Amino acid sequence: EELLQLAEAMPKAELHLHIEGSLEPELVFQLAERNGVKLAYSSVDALRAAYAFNNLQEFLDVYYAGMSVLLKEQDFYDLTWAYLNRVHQDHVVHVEIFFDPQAHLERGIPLDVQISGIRRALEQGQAELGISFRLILSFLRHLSEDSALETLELARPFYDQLDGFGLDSSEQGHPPEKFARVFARCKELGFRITVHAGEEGPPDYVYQALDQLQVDRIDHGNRSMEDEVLVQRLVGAGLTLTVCPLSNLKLCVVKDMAQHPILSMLKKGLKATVNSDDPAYFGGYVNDNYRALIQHLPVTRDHLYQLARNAFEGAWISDDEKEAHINELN
Ligand code: ES4
Ligand code: ZN
Repeated sequence: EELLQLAEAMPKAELHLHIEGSLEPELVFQLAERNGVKLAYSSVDALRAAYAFNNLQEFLDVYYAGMSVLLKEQDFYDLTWAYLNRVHQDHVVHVEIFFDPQAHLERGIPLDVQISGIRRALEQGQAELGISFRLILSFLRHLSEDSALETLELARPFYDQLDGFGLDSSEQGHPPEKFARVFARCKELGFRITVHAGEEGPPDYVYQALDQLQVDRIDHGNRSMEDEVLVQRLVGAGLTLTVCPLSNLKLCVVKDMAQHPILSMLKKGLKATVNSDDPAYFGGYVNDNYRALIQHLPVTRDHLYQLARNAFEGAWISDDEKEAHINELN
């Protein structure tokens, strides 16, 4: 109870959040109505009832269907503004969010519409809610490397509005090495990169992310725990893992929350953090993720501070900003 209060009140950074995954069923219906989009579901409750998944792909099918209501700049703004107001309640003070431009380009939504709507909300969140931000363009790994390269080229006019690049969607069969040329180009351009690896994919995909892409962070990384040599490499490199407990539960990456490896990760010296991934689909925002951990694992005050500190340390902000946030924790 006391721990929960501490977790809720701590200033926090969220480093692993797909903005399209914060699309709540209520907003889906509101935007569908506004845009004249026909939905396959008759009500908010019917849509929410479809949020039961056995694996990553089952979730992704629903996730890509859900975003079909995002058409206009205002839709991307409304989506992002709703997320920021929601996490403001959770005392989130810094966010680094992904968006999936290829999923919208495929539907004919221009990149400038997407970026402009998302950034207008982010700037307003900075001004009115005091939430600082980074925006990460994430490539879809089930598409080709050429499609990712094309998207990187299309984004050229917006490079000053982007802070880094990511890699998400169906992991199995789409290893990091498939995108070696794209991420080499991102690095040449001076961007930081982070890729989903070891969520469903094997430890080898995490090695590839390190050796072939030179990633700055790993998203998820759970299956690194199967390989002690890999764990020691991640520890040695001080690499941040953006772990998503409720996501892992909903996508059956873990059997139950009591089996979640996050405390074992901390014990080994891994820089694990707590994130919500796709909060509208996985049953909660950052504080809900902390609550689930506290309820099911022997979490201590020190764990909570460590997790919150890891997020600020792993954030793509200056050392002075990190220090200021970390001082606020104590
Ligand atoms: C995602 Cl949980 C997860 N994994 C991979 N790709 C994604 N896109 C949105 N959520
Ligand atoms: Zn993710």
